Amino acid sequence: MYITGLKLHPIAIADPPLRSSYGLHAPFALRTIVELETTGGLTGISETYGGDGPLAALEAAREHVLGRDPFQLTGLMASLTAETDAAAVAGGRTQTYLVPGENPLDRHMRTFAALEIACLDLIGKAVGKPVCDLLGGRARDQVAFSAYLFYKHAGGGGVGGDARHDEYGEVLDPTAMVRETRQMIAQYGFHEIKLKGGVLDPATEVATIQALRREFGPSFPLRIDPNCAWSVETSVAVGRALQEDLSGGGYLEDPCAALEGMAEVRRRLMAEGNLTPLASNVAVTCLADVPAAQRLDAVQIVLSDPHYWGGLRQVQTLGNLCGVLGLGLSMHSNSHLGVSLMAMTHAAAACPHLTYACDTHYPWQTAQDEVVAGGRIPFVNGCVQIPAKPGLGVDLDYDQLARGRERYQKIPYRKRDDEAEMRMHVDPDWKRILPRW
Ligand code: GKR
Ligand code: MG
Repeated sequence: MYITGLKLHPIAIADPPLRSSYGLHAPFALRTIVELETTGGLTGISETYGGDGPLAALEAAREHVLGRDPFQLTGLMASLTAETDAAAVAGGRTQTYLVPGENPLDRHMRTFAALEIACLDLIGKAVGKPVCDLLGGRARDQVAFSAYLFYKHAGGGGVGGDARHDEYGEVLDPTAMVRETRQMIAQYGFHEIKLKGGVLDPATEVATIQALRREFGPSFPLRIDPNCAWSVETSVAVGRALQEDLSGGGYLEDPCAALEGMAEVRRRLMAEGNLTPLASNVAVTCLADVPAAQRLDAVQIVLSDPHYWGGLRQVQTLGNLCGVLGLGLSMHSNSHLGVSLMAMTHAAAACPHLTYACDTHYPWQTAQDEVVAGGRIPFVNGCVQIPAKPGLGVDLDYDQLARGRERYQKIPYRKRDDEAEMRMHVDPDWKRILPRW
């Protein structure tokens, strides 16, 4: 079996006005659907970041992909990662100031991941096995995800005829956030809760977590992630205020910038007998970051993500490394559809050392935008089941894909820019300032 075709489908999917320390989500998120065609007539699929940059990187990989045996992933990774990005290395191993999916250091890994996942889908279809069973077998048949909560403005995403129903309304205070959480848990059955912070002043975000704890009790572990919006001082103060509320399986994710800052927060909390673990998907984004994170005790939980760690096998490697080093493992997400959700589910299923429910933005997208044949992937009790089908277990709905492409053609932007959205819709002078508090 050889790869004969690489098709790239840039699509736009409606996205509600969600807030984070990066700014405001635009009415549409950009994604790319990848298809690999083969001599045997099989097609493998994947989903990755969207817009001009990721598309150009995948286009540049075409010469390494066509004519390749999809089983030869080691060679594909070697050929894509051969060229080292000296400028990126010199810039330091952190994406603190970049929106997710833009770290130049992970560029080749992101491109490889999109191709690896499509190759694994192909291999699974060729041998009649689900992807997680190609990776040595599954540690679980279903994968638990967490309720990923955002402060948001009113609106369901999209514009004009493509405006989506606003399921959650405006959520800019603790009471509204409790309502959002209740609604999301009632619909999906999640058992762990993640709050995207770094949006309102820390006292209001502390009050939000406390309100969630009162509402859901200690059997629903809570995490808060301000994406580096706080200083070391503020991170320590929040860690102190939330010690009890984050206990029992919760964590503090990227409270401040850089490993050194996180290490300082950890030292100061530990000195007070506060064991709240720190998690990261900003200060730790590749295997090379892990030793320092552990040595400095800056990060106790690493967030994996097949999209930028380099695919499913790299996530498995990361999981094993975290197991050996005594670190926890969770999973990060960005706005995505069902193909990505299935890749994340297979990756998580194949990681024995997965210690937390995974993040997913899936509840923020709608059936109108789903490109998976048969529609939205179901969640049962907060979990996604590994389908009894080969490969990723999902196929494309080509009419839906065409609609996604049309939306992409209609919109003017080709890159995520949450700061620009903030300036356009909330505050004309807004800038991402780190630390803001
Ligand atoms: O969707 O705005 C967002 C999030 O802030 C996302 O971009 C982050 O990458 O989910 C993310 C995180 O955990 O840092
Ligand atoms: Mg995060």
